[in-house]
Amino acid sequence: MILNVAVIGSGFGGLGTAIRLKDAGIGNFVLFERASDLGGTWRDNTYPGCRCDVASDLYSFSFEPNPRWSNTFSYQPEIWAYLQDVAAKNDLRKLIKFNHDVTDVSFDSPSKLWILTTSQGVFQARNVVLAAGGLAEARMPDIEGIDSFAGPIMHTARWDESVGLAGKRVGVIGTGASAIQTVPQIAPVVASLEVFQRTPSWILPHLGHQVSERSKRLFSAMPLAQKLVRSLGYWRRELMVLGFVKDPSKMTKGETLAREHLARQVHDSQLRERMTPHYRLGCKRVLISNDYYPAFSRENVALVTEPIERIERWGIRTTDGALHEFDLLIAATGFYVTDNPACEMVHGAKGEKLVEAFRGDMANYKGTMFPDFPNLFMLGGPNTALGHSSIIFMHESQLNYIVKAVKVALERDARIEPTIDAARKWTEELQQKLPGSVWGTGCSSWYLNAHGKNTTIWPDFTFKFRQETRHFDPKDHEISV
Ligand code: N01
Repeated sequence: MILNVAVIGSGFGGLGTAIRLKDAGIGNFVLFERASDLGGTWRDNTYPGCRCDVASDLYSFSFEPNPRWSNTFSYQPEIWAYLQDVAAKNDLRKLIKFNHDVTDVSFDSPSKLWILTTSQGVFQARNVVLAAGGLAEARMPDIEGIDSFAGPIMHTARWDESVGLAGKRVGVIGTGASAIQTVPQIAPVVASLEVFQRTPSWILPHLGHQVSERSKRLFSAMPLAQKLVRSLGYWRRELMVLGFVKDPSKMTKGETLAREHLARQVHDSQLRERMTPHYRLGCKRVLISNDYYPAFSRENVALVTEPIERIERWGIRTTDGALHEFDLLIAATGFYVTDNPACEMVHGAKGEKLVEAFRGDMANYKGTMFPDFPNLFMLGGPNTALGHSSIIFMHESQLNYIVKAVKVALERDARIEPTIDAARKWTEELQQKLPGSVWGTGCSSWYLNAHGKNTTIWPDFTFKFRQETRHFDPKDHEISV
């Protein structure tokens, strides 16, 4: 059977796609999921303390509000449960092919079909929505000797519950979003904890709090009230674009806040200096936490800023010659973003790989379509991630466009792809906004590809992206029937 649409992934992106396709009356589609359950990154990231740093009323589908979030910034179990509920309510499970690892997605020009090779057979589809997630492939650090370590090494996104922490000497590599959430949680359990920092992060106070039963009752009875809260949060975040994109010098206000936060929580001036970033706030992802800095006042926790030379059988050797001995290493070292393996496996009409779009060598159209990749749509494509707001908003914008394009493709049995001119115009105009933004102020981050080009972040207000993706514009596409 030839599918109308093959959706790859069943996280926020895949489930959102399924709901929107159903709403549009498009049937005969399947979600391919490599794991045995749905949920994507919110299924995989089970490390202690895992939590979303975007408020839950915004970090959820606009068409599936949850009046019962227990915290304004939810923890992973509740977000995963939300996705399970959304799938149940919309009867999506039966559309998901679990344990189907997609290993190759290639366009066959003569038949105008995409051929998907999976761990459980080959499938054909008229359209493909790649919703494999930008933060799906855990990146282990590229450190000499990593394979020689005698104990377990766990990536935060591949947490193994069976590896006990109690009484262990633990080393954490990295001080990004995942590390700052897990360090305070595991510190009281382990015998000792050393945190290896390569670059300090800017950390602002966390404003999350429990949601009262009264508010939950109000949101259940009056969905408009929650919509209003969501809206206020949305616009407050949009204001940040003024600093992030238009005038990065405005970020000094936030830097002052962060420095005050650090001074309040870390009283040792030398430690404070080692934890103070020397790049513009926002250049790397801005973090929020109230319990990361205080973890370092515990006797059993230490910060290591001496660079790592190599990993050895018994621990980590730093460049000053010291050997830091451990029973367990935790890699909080992020993900393959600009070199996502999901894009390595996609081959277009001329055989080229989709990953070139992130290497900056290929123009894209609205972060969603690519010339020579007909009828293929990518959620979370180039320059659609955000430093200031919710990726779900961006997904929903992309889906407005995707659903319309898929409808045209199906109704006319057409091969649709953006014209090279439209794609170049989009890509070039977008790239022109980046050098003057906070991401161009000079720091290394996972927003940049191997050539230092930002192929990750949307450099504007998100409502502009919403406008851009509102319609399917035939004149920007080659439509061949
Ligand atoms: O990963 P990261 P993450 N030697 O890439 C260090 C999302 N997320 O998993 O800064 C030594 O931010 C690296 O050092 P440096 C969120 O979007 C969201 O923490 O490159 N250190 C850095 O400190 C987030 O931004 C939530 O110098 C090495 C760290 O490892 C994204 O996921 C929660 C190293 C990696 O930080 C990624 O966050 C958690 C090496 N060889 C995550 N290699 C939410 O709340 C890397 N590092 C939604």
